[in-house]
Amino acid sequence: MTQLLLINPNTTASMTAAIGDAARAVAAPGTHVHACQPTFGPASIEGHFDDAIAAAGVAEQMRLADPAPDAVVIACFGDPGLDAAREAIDAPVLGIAEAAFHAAAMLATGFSVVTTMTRTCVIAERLLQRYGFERICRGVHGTDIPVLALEAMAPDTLAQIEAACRHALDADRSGAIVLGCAGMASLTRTLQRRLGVPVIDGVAAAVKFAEALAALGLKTSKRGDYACPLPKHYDGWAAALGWPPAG
Ligand code: 5HY
Repeated sequence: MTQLLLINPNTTASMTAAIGDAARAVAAPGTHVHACQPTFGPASIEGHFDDAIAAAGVAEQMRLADPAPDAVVIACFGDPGLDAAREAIDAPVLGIAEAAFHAAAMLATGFSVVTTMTRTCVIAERLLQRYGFERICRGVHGTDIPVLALEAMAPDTLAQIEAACRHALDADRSGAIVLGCAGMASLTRTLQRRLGVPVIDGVAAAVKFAEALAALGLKTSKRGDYACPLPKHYDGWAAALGWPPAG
């Protein structure tokens, strides 16, 4: 049994449940998906401040993980706390943005990202540079659909996202679409059928890549910057997150 810890870094339980369902829909029979969310933080992540607090929420859930996971997926398109999570554990840790970029780059010579709030496009653009995909991603497009509006998924919301995808494919001359929010996972098949191009949901991509790394027995390197954090006392509300873990 592969224990896969799926962290939704925002605090909206219905979104955690939907993301968990999307993960289980593609997970192998031997994979147990444990979906969780932080006990504190933003109801949705739509900017730098949200992202910063969400990263601490990821660190909290890494610390609280029981049983110890064989792999971890951070299910927010900003990949908040990814490096910190890789320090905290030797199991593979995947961010849905990074996983989606890798998948798209294997399916088209150029892809476009369609995401929620336009103000978060810079977060995706910085991840593209950080991961080395800025030459393959031909554009990042905001729809200004709030993350939590995806929960309700009103009919015109899907139509708005489909229109943004069509515009991106034409304007960027790209051959694939990366969905820029974990809350868009449920739209993948419908959009792929309607657009006739690969539509990549990072949740599904990250789950399959995580299973593959775990099956290969590969773990996060503990040599250098991903070595466990140095022993350190934490103060205030973060006291429980100090190193090494108590007990
Ligand atoms: C996400 N926010 O996947 C990101 C999407 C975004 O709460 N879950 C969130 O807009 O960056």
